[in-house]
Amino acid sequence: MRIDLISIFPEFFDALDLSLIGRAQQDGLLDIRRHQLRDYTADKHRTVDSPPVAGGAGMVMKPEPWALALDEVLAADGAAERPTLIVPTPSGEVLTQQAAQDLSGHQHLVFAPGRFEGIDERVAEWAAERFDVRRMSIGDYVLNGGEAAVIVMVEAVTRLIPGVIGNADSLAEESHADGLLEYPVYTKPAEWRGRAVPEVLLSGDHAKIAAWRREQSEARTQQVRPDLWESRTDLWHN
Ligand code: JBZ
Repeated sequence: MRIDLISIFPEFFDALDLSLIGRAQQDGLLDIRRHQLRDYTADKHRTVDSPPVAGGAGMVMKPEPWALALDEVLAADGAAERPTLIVPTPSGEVLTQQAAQDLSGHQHLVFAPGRFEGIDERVAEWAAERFDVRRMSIGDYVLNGGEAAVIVMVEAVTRLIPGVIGNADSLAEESHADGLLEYPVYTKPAEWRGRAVPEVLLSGDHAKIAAWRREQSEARTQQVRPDLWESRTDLWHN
């Protein structure tokens, strides 16, 4: 998968050179390219923002540098299919495991994280003629810009690419893969500071262990995430 990241803080994405995603890049599974948005300005101050037309708080990102950066990304696009442009914004569709799964099948993702009050709306309109544009959020809280959301999205998506995670079993078993939260896990020692590991886990009875874990997952989901639990029962009724 090819990924282009365009930002006024491309150093933000250095974290993607660590751990599994760093390894996937070294292995050639992932080609992540960072671009400094200010490199696509022409003025002495490398200006990327200006005040909102018709007033309002803060500043808006100017369209011209974004278009020049995206032109360059398109010119270097080697993929057969239309690239996908993801614009992180609190007013976008929320990233879910289903959305991550869908994006993980694409050849070329381009991320356009804004700062300030966001990017001039015409950029997404213009880009829609060349990209599949998706405005996406990682959740209902406030961030200072889209970069932190991009890190989350890239990690959620790329770990689903075959080969990025060594142990494929850990993909199938984890939270949200089947709409339930994970059961509690333990390791040695069997007793620690007066607390024992639940006896069933030491029984060697694999059916009983699986049933206990399922109960724990279901109880946790009902207690902590009634919304998730309800959408599961929706699945049974429809
Ligand atoms: C996001 C101006 O750019 C922003 C600002 C906040 C923000 C995003 C982009 S994406 N919050 C989220 O996913 O919650």
